[in-house]
Amino acid sequence: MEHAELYQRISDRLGNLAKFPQVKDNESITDLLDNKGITRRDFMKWAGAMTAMLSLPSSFTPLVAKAAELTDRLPVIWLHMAECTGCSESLLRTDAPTIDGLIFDHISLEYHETIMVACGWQAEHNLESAMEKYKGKYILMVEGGIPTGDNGNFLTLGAHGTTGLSLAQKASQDAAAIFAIGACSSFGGIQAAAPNPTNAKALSKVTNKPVINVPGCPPSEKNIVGQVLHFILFGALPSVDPYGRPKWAYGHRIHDLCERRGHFDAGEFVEQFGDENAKKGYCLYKVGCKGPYTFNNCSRERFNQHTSWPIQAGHGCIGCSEPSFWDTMGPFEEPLGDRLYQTIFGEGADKTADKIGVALLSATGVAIAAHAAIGIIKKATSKNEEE
Ligand code: FSX
Ligand code: SF4
Ligand code: F3S
Repeated sequence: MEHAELYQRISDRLGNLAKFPQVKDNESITDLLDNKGITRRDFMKWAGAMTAMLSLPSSFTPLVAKAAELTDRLPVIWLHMAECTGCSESLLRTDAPTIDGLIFDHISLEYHETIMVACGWQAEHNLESAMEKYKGKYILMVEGGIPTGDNGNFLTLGAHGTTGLSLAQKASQDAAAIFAIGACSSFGGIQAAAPNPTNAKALSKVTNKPVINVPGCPPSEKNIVGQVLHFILFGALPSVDPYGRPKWAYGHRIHDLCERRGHFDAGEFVEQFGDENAKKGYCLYKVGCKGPYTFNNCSRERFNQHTSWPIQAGHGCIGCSEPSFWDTMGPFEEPLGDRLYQTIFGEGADKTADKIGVALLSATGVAIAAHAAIGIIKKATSKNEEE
């Protein structure tokens, strides 16, 4: 579709959405930002960054800003299953209010156990009435894996002792869109680690409705808010990869845009945490970085208002947005090295990573500084040849 046509379509959609009443009597986003000392200019800058993140042309920035202003038109029900609440914390616990966090405040959250006032019978009642009142219209966000063993009895919620399994299934039936927030609800999470005693599963495995996975342990606030904006802009589910992850956020490997990538290509590695190479910011592959196998946008978007992310902080990526990372990516501080790991492109990421490294090295004629790099490459090559 041509840009102009898409622009018009989104514009019309937002115009229609604006005619709907606010779900709650919230402050307007302009007042909310004003009260927190965030200028319109900062907001537009944020909207520009969001536009780029959603892979839209920069001329769409006013539409993204408008979509953010209209987040209070959508009722959201957020359920907690088996998890640590890190996903909610990712959005809510920053030292200063971020625009992403404020947008989340602005969203009409009809039910969210961590931040709502109600408890017990009242909370249950609120949930029931929100599901009834907004039948077919609410966005369902689920955080946490769903224990399915013993008919779901490993997780019961509320005064009636409803199982998480039946609640997740019921809430999914009448949702306009379903987002699985975090690795747990996307793929099962730590509680699904072998031997998975509670038989915890991904949300998509317990409902027949389409589920968009927004994994990460936790996912960044940007990916959560970005997915909500995407839905408001398009009124449709995004294009996804084979694991149900939106391509706009999970289309590239951590390794592809990593700030330490130059060191990887030059064969310059941290040998152990705290060594001289670590101080120089060398590549963390040999101390276990799983960036070459992991699809997410952390290296570009970072966390906490773009301040930092795991690799910048000095630890390798542990692959937290990949299915079964808890079982397949360990040990977290050792390279997978000699075992080839299947990526969705059907080729071991070690193989791909090493090929890129070698190709670049030979193309530029740079000498390989660390023999360890040669070791890794040889290891992978001989393994490939064996197969
Ligand atoms: Fe925690 Fe959310 Fe990990 Fe899981 O996140 S950060 S255990 S993804 O479900 O709270
Ligand atoms: Fe960055 Fe890790 Fe790749 Fe090294 S292996 S370049 S630290 S993603
Ligand atoms: Fe997770 Fe790796 Fe990003 S551990 S937060 S996917 S850098």
